Formats: sequence, structure tokens, C-alpha cells
Amino acid sequence: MIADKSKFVPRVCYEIFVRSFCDSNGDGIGDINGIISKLDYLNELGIEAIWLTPIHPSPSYHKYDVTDYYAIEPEYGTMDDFKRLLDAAHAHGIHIYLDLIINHTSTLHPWFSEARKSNSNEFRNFYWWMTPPQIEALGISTRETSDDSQVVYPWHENLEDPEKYYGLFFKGMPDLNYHSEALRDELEKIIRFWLVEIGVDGFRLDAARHIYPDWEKHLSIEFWQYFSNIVQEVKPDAFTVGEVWAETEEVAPYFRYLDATFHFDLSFALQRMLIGERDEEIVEKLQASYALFEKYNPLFVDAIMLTNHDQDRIGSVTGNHKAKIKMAASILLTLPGQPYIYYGEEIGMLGTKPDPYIREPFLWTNNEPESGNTSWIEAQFSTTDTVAPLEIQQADPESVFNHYRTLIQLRKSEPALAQIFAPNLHRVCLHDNQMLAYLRPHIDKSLIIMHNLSQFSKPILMPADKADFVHIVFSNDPQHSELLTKMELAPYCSLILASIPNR
Ligand SMILES: [Ca+2]
Ligand SMILES: [Ca+2]
Repeated sequence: MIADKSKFVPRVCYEIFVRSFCDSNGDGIGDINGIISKLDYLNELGIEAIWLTPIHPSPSYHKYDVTDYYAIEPEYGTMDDFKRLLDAAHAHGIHIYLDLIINHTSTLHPWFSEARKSNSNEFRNFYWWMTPPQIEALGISTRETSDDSQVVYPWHENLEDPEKYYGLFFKGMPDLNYHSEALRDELEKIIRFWLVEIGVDGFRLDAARHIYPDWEKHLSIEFWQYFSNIVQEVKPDAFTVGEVWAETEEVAPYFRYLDATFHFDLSFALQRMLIGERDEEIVEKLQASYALFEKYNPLFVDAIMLTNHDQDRIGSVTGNHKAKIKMAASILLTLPGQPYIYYGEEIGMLGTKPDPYIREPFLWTNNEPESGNTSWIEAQFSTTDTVAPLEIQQADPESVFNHYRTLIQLRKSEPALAQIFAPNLHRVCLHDNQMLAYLRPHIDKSLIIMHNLSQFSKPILMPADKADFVHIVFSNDPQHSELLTKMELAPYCSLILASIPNR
């Protein structure tokens, strides 16, 4: 029964920061028609689902502060454009996940414009309000910073109002208060609208661990039960992936009600490994997280990524080291779970914080007119001097782009890699912590994957019981061909082996 559910098809996903992806009308701002024009490209890359950063009307460039949940940001296009995007994506077999920001709204949302008028306004309790003495009494005037918010003082003044409002991320983003039944009714309408009337395939759920504030934190998980009940009722096939930016132990309970959550611990561990050129017992750490996730949901989907729009780009993390950028992809795309590629990662784009510089224009071409390159911001990191545009990389068999493409195809064609449930991952010990190696068992064709994390050529000290893994499925070490005869792996290279010949 589960096998029929399309949401459980393993999909290689792609995060699009809409403003920076592709401009269709020459105003320099990425838009929905731009994305439609690049669906063939995404299909060629092997992408099967897209997470769009927010597309609702919003005063900010990133649009994580919504003013209308039922409309499309005019800079990005119209609802008709969006419907055409959905149809075109579906025709390519690509699912669309909407970024749903329901922890907070913009201060310019009509609900807040009303709520801030007086404490008797009917929208007042859509948000959190308290007087300074109440805040003091609860001891909540300050908060400890978290990975996803550096805000220490979350209570903000509302002009003459004796009460302050709570905004965890920013004073322009007041937190919604789901103790309000009227707000819950509004949320239900929003979910229904996008899943049923418009027909998106799922949601990426922003700030999922912050729905209730720190002093009522335990209610956040229950909230997702309520949310998931609505989704189950209106569109059981819809996929949900939550942003629970916390350590694995705190993330795990969210799997009870969400299909997937992003694996931040893994993302940072992979980054440290690429910098330090040393394994961090990543296989054991992953096995421990799977055991934890499974307790809450045997059908959990581990949403894995190198980085997203809130982290320094992997290209910069590695110091624009092409071989490491490729190795990062080789690791991500051979681990269990549902991989998310952040737009531009596949061409090795660069960028470090502040945020706008990890969200720079995608480099389609050397900036020819009508190339689709956006220009809303002047790139500081990913310029044609530092990163070869896609057009150049497509023609170069050694490019980062072609490496991504190859690995994605491999992930889809090798059943051992495509498995999505009950992650199949075991350590293979090569007696060297600069050699990361793991087995992906499969009844027909198991694979051993190894990566030389170091700058040194390394011997392959294969365990005796794995001696029959001699058929090379993939290698970017030029000294390898079809059979593993030279028991050595060149610096920063990856090797995939099977015990039976390739078809
Ligand atoms: Ca545009
Ligand atoms: Ca909240």
C-alpha cells in the first residue's frame, strides 16, 4: 500500500532561492517563468523535486515574512505562472514543495495590522502579547541564542501599546500564536488551498521547532500532529519536510508527524570532515540517528544536504577546492536518505555570510543578454572569475556539473543507493581515518563506497570478507578502469565497487 504512495518515491531534491535562480523578463530578479524555462535543465541534472523558497508577497528580498498566504509575490509572477510551473514540473516528473512559513508573519500582514490596533481587536490573539511585568514574572525577557536565531530580546514595542509582541527572529516578524482557534482555522484554509486547489506536492516547513515559544516548547511537537492530521485528511500523498535546526536528539521526535526533517548535524559534520580531511565516525553517527528516528517513525526520511540558504556555501567551506567540492557531492549522493542540492552547488558556487552572499545569482552563462542570470545583487563570491558558468561546465566532462550529473544518475540507477527506507549503511574499515568507506547492502547488488579525504595517495586495505568487491561502478581516480587491480586511491578521489560485473 505504501509503495503506491508517490511521496515515498526516493527523490533527488533541489532548493531554489527564487530571487537568484533565473530571470525571465529582464528586471534582474529571478521569477517563476524563469524556473519554468529551466525545468529541462533540472531534468537533465536528474532533479525529481524542487523546494522553492517563499513565493508569497513579502516586503523582504528573501520573503520569509509573508503578507498574504494566498497570492504570489508580484516580483516573481502571478498565480497563473505558478500553475503553469506546477503543470510543467509534473510533466517532467518533478514535484514542487512550497516553503510554508507559519511560525510568523510580516508586521505588514493584515492580521498584524489589525492585532496591533488594540488589545480588544479580534486578531489580537493571533500573536503573543504581554506587558513588561508579565514578561518579567515569567522570566522570558531574554532568550538564549540558537543556531537559527541570534535574537536575545524577543519582545518588541508597539508604539503606545502597554503590551509588547513576541518576535523570535526579528521585530518585523511577529510570531503567530496557535492557542487561537481562529488562527488554526485560517491555517487549515491555507493548507487546503495549496494542496488541493493549487495542487502542490508538499511543504518545506520553516522554523518547525519554534511554533510555540521556548517557555511552551513541548507544544510545538503536538502542533505538528494537528498539522499532519489536516494534511492526511486533505491530501495524504503530500510530503512534509521540516526545518528543525537542532541536534539529532531534539530533531527525532518531530518524525512522529513529519515525513522528513533536515539533517543539520550531518551537514556540519560533512563540512568539518572536508576541512579536516579526516572521518568523524560519520557512519556510526548516522546509524545512531537512524535508530533514534526509527523509534518515532519507521518510515522516516532523512533529508540530507551539504548546505542550504542559511549556511556558508560548500564551495567556500572547501576554499574553492574543486576536488573537494566533487568529493562532497560524491559523499552526499551515496548516503541514504533524500538529498537536497542547494541551487548552484552543482556548479561549485561560492559564498559566505552575511546571507545575501550565500544567495547570489546562478551563473548560467558569461552574462550574455537574455541568459537568465539575475542581477538583483552584485555577486561578491560567485563571479565568472571564480566559478565557470553552467554553459562552460556542460561542455567540460571534468566539470563539477558533470560530476553531479553522473552521481545523481548513479544514485537513481543503483538500487543500493536509491533505497529510501530502513537506511542500509555499514562501516567498512580500511584502517585509516582519512579513508571514509561504507557498504550499502542490497539483495541483488551491494556497493562499497570509499573516499580518500586526504591529499595523499592511500592504499586500499580491503577487509578479507570484501575481497570480491573488484568491479568498478564509479571512480574518478584516473588509474582505475573496469577492474580494481591497483589497490590504491588517489587524493580526494572516490571509488564505488560491486562484487558483480556491471550490466
Ligand atoms: Ca524577473
Ligand atoms: Ca513561534
